[in-house]
Amino acid sequence: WGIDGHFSICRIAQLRLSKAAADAVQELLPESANGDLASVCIWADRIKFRYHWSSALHFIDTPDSLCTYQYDRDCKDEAGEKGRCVAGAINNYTSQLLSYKTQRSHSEYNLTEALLFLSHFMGDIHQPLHVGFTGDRGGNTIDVHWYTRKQNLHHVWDSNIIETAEGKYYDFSVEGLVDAIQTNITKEWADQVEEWEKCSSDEVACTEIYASESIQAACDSAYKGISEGSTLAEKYFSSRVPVVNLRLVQGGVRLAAVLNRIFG
Ligand code: DCM
Ligand code: DCM
Ligand code: DCM
Ligand code: ZN
Ligand code: ZN
Repeated sequence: WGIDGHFSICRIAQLRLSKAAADAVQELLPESANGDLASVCIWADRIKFRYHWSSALHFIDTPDSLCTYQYDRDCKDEAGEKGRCVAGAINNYTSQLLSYKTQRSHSEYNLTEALLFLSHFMGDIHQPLHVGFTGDRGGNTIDVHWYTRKQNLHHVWDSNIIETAEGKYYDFSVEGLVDAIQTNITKEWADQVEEWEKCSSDEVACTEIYASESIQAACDSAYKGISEGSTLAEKYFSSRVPVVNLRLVQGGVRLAAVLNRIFG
């Protein structure tokens, strides 16, 4: 996701934290965040160039046209190093943060960075094209037009659909989008929230579920009907914006659930 996607997910999440998780987040956030998780959720993208090792941790490449995800098969970087993908990163930073309960500021890890990475990667794993095909780099090599503008398909899903929705419905405001999603959590999504929060077993984060849903949505929605040079406009926008909203709300609800399990 771009800035507004990550901002929305973290704003939704912070409002759902238990007392214990809210206190821990408050203590771990950098001064510059002023207590606001959403303001620093884009941090992991900004430091990709300084922490070069981290750039492979934002996504998973899955086999072309297969539309499935398997950790053992797919979670590796381009050099084939196992665990170096967004699912592996979520597991890693989750386990680092579990040391907070016993170690607090004496942990061997930088738990501020762990919190910022986890909050960002819980967002990215919900972006369908961050679990896209290998051959097109999650849609990055698919050139399209977004209305009249040249874009690539990945960027359309990171940013353009969200920004177009903000312009059309919320007076160009990300806060407006977040408020609408919040309202819908108590309405059209009310009976699904509990299911989203659940993990299959005794896991803290269920990356298998999040990533499998993403590649399924990539195939059923993002890639569907697309070819090189396609023009995407009103019809694509209006049919895909519900999918984007769903992935944003699931990302936010699940980030909160994971933080609540870590610090609870
Ligand atoms: N930050 C921090 N401690 C860390 C990582 C980040 O205080 N371990 C803060 C400093 C900045 C913001 O996050 O306000 C972005 O960091 P950077 O300057 O590295 O982009
Ligand atoms: N920040 C952000 N989006 C912006 C501007 C800032 O998420 N458009 C966040 C990221 C930084 C924090 O605010 O970690 C403060 O950044 P810094 O202290 O590096 O200026
Ligand atoms: N990305 C992805 N899958 C890849 C490569 C990149 O999902 N195989 C993501 C990471 C960034 C965006 O696409 O969000 C652009 O990546 P880059 O800046 O590496 O081109
Ligand atoms: Zn992206
Ligand atoms: Zn990212």
